[in-house]
Amino acid sequence: MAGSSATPVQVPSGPPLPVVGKSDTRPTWCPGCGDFGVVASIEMALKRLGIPSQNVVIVSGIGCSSNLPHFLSSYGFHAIHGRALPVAEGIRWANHGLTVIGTGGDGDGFGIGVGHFVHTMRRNVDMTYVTMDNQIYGLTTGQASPTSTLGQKTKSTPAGVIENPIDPIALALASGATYVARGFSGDVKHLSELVANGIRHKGFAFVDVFSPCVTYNKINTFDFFRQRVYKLESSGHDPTDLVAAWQRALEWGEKIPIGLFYRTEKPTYEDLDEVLRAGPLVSQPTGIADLSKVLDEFV
Ligand SMILES: Cc1ncc(C[n+]2csc(CCOP(=O)(O)OP(=O)(O)O)c2C)c(N)n1
Ligand code: SF4
Repeated sequence: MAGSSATPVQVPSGPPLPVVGKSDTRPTWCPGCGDFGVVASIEMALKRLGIPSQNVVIVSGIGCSSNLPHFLSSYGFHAIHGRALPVAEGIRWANHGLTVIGTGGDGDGFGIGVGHFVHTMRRNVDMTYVTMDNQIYGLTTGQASPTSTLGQKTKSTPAGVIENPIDPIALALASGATYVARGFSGDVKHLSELVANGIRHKGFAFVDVFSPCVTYNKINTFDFFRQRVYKLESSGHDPTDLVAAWQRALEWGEKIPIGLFYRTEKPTYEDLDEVLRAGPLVSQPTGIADLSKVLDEFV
């Protein structure tokens, strides 16, 4: 999938450094939560790409899913609700030698954070964003989220949801994401391939994951998805065809596609920005002989 223009994964020379693995912190998720499959898939993807822990930063917002950075041995940043992407962008712009991965829930990314979601995609920042889409607010104990189904009864919608759900795949296609995929946490191997190819892709890679909340969403369960998902890769879908990607994005019902919907190549924000084009900011000279004098003016 990732072609010759894929981002070169930066691995320093010298003795091999440890690649990303589990951290000493054990996940606090409910037994059976879909997010276990997602953290396993990110770990598998990073191991497969051989990226050292010190070159990876995983950034999240707030939610059950947003606890993910704690559970891997990379650098992590647990930001505030809906703000994973601006923090991730800032890290990427300060040092675009790093592999930056945003993670979080559907509430975090498509509710309070939806503006950042759209703008990061239209900028084509070279990073990967993995959402654990359980179609509910898990951490706050089961309110409706922007992807909850019409009519779904939740704690906050006892008479059923009356707002149309957001379709993250269609929104990503409309916003200019250059790699748009959907996985299922019940198929970790397939998901880890989507994540690994997203990391290798040069540009903004979005992977929305059906990641069931086994405690608060009794509709969109593992069984619900197992009975419905089919793989785009085995159905003749051409991921370079934007119109075909739109058609697949609109499929929802007895058959729901997972896999790579769309991939294209476009200059990234880092390619186009004059300053970033000269290399990661951390390795550029500041042009200021004594930075402490400047800092003193502000502190
Ligand atoms: C500014 C702000 N508003 C609301 C909240 C409360 N809050 C915490 S997590 C959350 C939603 C969690 O849902 P989601 O992002 O889908 O993640 P999940 O817990 O389902 O993984 C909300 C509304 C907050 N922490 N900060
Ligand atoms: S409440 Fe739901 S999303 Fe949160 S840990 Fe439990 S199963 Fe997972």
